[in-house]
Amino acid sequence: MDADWIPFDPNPSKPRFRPLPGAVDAHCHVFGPAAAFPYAPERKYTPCDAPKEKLFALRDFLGFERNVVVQATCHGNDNRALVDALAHSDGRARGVASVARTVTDAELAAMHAAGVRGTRFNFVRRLVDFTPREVLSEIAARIAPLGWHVVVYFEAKDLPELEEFFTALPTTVVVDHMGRPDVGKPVDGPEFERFVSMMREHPNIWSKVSCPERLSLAGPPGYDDVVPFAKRLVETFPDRVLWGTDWPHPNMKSHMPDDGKLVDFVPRIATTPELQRRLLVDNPMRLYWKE
Ligand code: 0GY
Repeated sequence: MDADWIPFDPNPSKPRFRPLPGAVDAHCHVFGPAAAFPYAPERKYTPCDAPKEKLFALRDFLGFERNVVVQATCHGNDNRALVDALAHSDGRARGVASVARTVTDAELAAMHAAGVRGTRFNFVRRLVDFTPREVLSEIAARIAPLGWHVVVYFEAKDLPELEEFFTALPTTVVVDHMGRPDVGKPVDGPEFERFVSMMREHPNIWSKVSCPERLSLAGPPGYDDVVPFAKRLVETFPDRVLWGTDWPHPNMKSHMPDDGKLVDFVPRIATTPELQRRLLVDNPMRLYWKE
């Protein structure tokens, strides 16, 4: 597959909002470089190289102290780029890996030692081929004893079909990007209400209030139409929300966001210092750095 990426913004603006000391960017990726860490043959897109050095420089520039690096589908179940980034982070990065049912206990233990604390199940059809639920359940049962959680990525229209599976998982479950709501629909309409109800009824379910740039119909710079959705989750579930840049923004076709402007989204959805502290520090520390 040919490279189909547009590159991340090499010169983001300095955010006006200053993240608190200890703030965690809890959703970002490293890609390649392909010469050292080739992309997966089964990938659905080819990203730009986004090596760990660039991620760590961005972390410092934006005013964060830590990263949670999430395995993206373009690297498949080959977590070497992720583990290499963790190994070079001076303990300031933790990871979410993607594993197959054939993963060995020794491989899981090595990933844990490197700083992996979760595994990701991706249900977005444009990104992955279908994996049977029983395979995912088997993987969840393998990682649960390590204290890991499951990160799930899906689109809002698929929640009715997936909800039973999510709520039966034996771990904490972290939903990427609020379950990709259609922000053209009302924030108190049936679709988002279903997501909120799922979180209300299942205290083990968390959400990332990330990716306004992917969800917005209004577009940059403010991504105003995403604010009510993220703000509702932050205020309803202040102890179960996470935030991340999603750098380097794979598959963004409409525009490439300015990471500084994305950081300025935070005080609009977490409007008090207390909510900001939980979102950026307390919650990610509890989930990723408890030991
Ligand atoms: C994201 C979003 C996307 C890609 C992936 O694993 C991935 O390839 O998650 C997307 O295309 O929406 O969180 O990076």
